[in-house]
Amino acid sequence: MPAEVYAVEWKIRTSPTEYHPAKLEVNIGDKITWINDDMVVHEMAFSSNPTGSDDKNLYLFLPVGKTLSIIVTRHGTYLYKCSWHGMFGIIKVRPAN
Ligand SMILES: [Cu+2]
Repeated sequence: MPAEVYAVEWKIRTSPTEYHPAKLEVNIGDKITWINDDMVVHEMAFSSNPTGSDDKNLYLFLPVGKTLSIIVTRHGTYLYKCSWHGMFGIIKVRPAN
């Protein structure tokens, strides 16, 4: 009987200069939610795309007081940044097994 796997929601909060946590290792199907509870807008500008959408690069804009979520569907290592504030994040998506 196969082990049952449940998707997890991971939360990343922004500070004015950092993502917390900046590094996550997750599984395919997990949800990642960014929460902006600081004083400035942020972006998550990816150099690739861990979701099922067709965009070559995933781009997310996060206003003050808002949250944004994605579901990761592709194995790989994904770097993103907020170029306005010199912030960097990394999401590693483990391969399905
Ligand atoms: Cu920012």
